Amino acid sequence: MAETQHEIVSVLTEARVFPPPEAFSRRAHLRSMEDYQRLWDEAARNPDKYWGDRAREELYWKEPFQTVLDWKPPHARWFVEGRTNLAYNCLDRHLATRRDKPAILFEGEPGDRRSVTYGELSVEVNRLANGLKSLGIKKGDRVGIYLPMVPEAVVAMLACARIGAVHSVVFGGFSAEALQERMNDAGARVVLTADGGWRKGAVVPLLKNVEQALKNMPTVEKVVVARRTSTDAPALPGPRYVAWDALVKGQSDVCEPEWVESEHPLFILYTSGSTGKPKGVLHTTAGFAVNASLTTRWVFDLREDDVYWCTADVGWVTGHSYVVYGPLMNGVTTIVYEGAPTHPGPARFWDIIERYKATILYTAPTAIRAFMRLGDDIPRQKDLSSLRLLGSVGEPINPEAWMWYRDVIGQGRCPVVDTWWQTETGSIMISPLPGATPTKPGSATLPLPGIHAEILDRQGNTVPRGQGGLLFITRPWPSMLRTVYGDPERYTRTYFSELPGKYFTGDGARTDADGYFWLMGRVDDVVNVAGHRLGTAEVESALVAHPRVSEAAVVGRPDDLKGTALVAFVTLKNGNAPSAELKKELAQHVSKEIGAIARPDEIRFAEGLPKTRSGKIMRRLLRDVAAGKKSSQDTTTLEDLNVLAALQQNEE
Ligand code: 6R9
Repeated sequence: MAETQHEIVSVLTEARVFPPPEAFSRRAHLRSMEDYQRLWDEAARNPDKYWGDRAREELYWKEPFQTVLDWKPPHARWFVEGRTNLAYNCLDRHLATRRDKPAILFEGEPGDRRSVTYGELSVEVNRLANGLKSLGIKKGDRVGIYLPMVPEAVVAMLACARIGAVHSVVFGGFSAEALQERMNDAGARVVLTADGGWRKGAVVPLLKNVEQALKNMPTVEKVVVARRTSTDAPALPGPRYVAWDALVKGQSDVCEPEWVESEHPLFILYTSGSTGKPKGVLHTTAGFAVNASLTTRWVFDLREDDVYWCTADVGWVTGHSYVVYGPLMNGVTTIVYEGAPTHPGPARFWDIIERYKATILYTAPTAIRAFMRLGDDIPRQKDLSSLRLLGSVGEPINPEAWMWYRDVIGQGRCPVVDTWWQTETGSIMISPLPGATPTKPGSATLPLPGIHAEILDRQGNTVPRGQGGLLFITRPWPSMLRTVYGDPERYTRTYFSELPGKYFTGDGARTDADGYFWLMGRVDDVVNVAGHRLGTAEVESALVAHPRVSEAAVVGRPDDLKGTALVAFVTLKNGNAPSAELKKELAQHVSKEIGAIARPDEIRFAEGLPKTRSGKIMRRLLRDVAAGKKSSQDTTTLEDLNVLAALQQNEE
């Protein structure tokens, strides 16, 4: 079930416990396990009251809600009858007291810097919102966002929210094909992009990709192009393009917020599942906002003077909840950094922390492991004394990396919060509360108040503590996904058919004697490569789309740095011979179809793939082959044992 055998052994024997530092607890929002338990019990006893109170505290409501939850499994509606607007909650609400406070401290990869105050951000958002309206965008229309990590990405999301348009952000590292597929599925009317973005000293050709994708994006009427990498105004490739600057020029600073109903869609974010086609996870307005706002404050223990840095790209859900909506709803200052973590040198992250006196750092285990490999000296030469809290997200963090993060980056002073959640959950579900929860390296600890996480078997029985099982969320929560866009049946099938009425996460986990959760990785065909979620089936579809490929099976192999590396087993069509060039060509082909993040780390040519008699590829067996393990799998259903023997010999 879990990917890395040695990690499982190490977490099973992990006995270290770190109580919250006293000085931290004294000033925290939640200060003790009694605080936590009291809230948890309250929420369990009377969820309507608990969530109703939270919703009134977290948001400005134009019109109050009457019904906290309408739950007709698997469909939930939260805070029904209420009306609000998230741009208003992120901006206008703060203007009386925080107009001149930096909302965004931006640093571009080449080193350019920009501070954007709440007042300035509000003006930019309103102008773009009016600009979008001038293009005919109205409430409910879908707008694609394909931008680098620059302030414009935040402006774009909030401008959509302001007018009730539904944003769909596509990660700038995705290819033209991936963009096209997502925009067509969403039916986007406008795409907001830039001429390019900086990554590892080179330009990511965003506009070129859009140009290519636009040949087959019939619903897209206009492309708005921001300037980022060109020195002059970017050359517009045709009449469907409009310059961002020209669009906002002369627009009014005032744009009345569209007061949308609680369940109005806020965004669609595509994520990988176990089939070839990515799922458009749909989140709605109020429920998402309540959880994003609350968890940002509690889990990161936000204070007015914090300089908060979540390193995620807005192309992922972490960027949505913890770069944009959560921090801005809380009126905090957040760092936005455009580029690669080690460009131009290995100390870039630590330079940024030193320069802006960041107090909170939230990043991914894959980055932590990469820094760990570069050695302790690099961060030790920088002043990291401003840090007071460290967070981790995206994949299981092995205890070794957790300890390094705590000792070297946090200098033993900062609590570490390992936060478990998903695109579908919208916000953090299982995590320490840093002033209250004693932490254990490698454990996400306990579900937040109001979250009912349980480890069950496929029949719905509770799995005893200490044993691995499937992680379910057994009661609805405000920021849960509402559907898979355009495919409601897939929503029910993927998340609520394992056990009716209970949300299936796709993750395996176990609890220990204290009830702490230890996540063990995906149990489906989703893999986590360097913290990026990928469906092996997506990579397979890309491979078989190549004219020389007959069949492909892609599996994960444990990797010290990336967590999981991708290994592709490929059979070729008759008349094609395996070669090193072809391997390169196939890897290149996957980059083009999906993006560089999906590029296989290893491609192995095979005469045949191991299959069951019913014709199913035996992926578990391939996982063992990829990891160089003698298979413990039952091979009695294997069609042709010679195929397996050949694969094992074929290891280079
Ligand atoms: C937020 C995000 C979700 C999958 C999830 C799980 C893995 C995320 C984790 C973690 C162990 C953590 N995951 N956080 N595993 N410990 N703290 O990453 O969303 O991209 O949808 O990925 O990531 O496997 O199911 P998303």
